Amino acid sequence: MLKRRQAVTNQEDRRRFLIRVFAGAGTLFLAGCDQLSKSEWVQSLLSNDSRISRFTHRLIGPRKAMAQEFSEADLSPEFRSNGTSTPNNPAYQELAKNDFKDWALEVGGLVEKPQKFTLEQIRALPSRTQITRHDCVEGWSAIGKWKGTPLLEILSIVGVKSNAKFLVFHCADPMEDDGTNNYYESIDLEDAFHPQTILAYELNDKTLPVPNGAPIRVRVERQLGYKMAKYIMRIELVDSFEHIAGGKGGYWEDQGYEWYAGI
Ligand SMILES: Nc1nc2c(c(=O)[nH]1)N[C@H]1C(S)=C(S)[C@@H](COP(=O)(O)O)O[C@H]1N2
Ligand SMILES: [Mo]
Repeated sequence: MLKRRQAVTNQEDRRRFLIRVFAGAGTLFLAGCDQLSKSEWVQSLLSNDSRISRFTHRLIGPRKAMAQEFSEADLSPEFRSNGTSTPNNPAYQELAKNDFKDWALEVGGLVEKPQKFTLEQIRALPSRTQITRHDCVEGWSAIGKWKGTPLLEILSIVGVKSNAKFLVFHCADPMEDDGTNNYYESIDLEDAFHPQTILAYELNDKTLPVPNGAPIRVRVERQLGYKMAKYIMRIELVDSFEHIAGGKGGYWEDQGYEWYAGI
């Protein structure tokens, strides 16, 4: 399994995405875009931080805009799994054996009322169903139908403290063979409150399978695949993620990926 992707590959991918982004905007310099993107100027921006992707995003429209939704006819024949497909974690495997009846999502940190939600409780909350395209930086896409609870529902129950800025998703799957360095991700409150940001428990009308993140994975439809944390065990509201793992806000970010992975 490919665990660490090179920063240089990431840069290539960013460039391809930027070209697509500019193309989508229908800008006049499209023809010269490939040339331009190879220039040192763009390279330096690409390798630095998320400024360029935030900038291109703003150029096209506010982040509040909805991601494109598709119809049943557009569904991919199969929604593949990527990254972890079975968490190498005995505690998780025990929970899976019992169809996650003993699993509960912990929501804590900078919230008024920290609490746990069982799968049953989450399923009883209002839900949203959406057919969207998932884009992975490795160069594949798939269209899937997701059903889940808008994160907004959960956040309105726990109450977000005024100093909270980000949500951190702590996952069950260790990224090292010795069982350490669990996958994690983070998003800001703007994305957390977005109507298409859901904690998905169904994929293509079926209970979310383990390879796709059972029992719960997040969908953040305006960002790339690696932001869509699977196997979520705990959501922590924080004012900064600098103290968590490598300090960059996610497993892949700690390896050099952009924190804001706007499509
Ligand atoms: N916990 C966890 N979440 C994860 C990953 C992972 O390895 N572990 N991989 C990410 C990447 S790179 C992608 S493209 C998607 C893949 O989702 P899928 O397995 O449903 O296709 O999950 C993302 N979320
Ligand atoms: Mo990915």
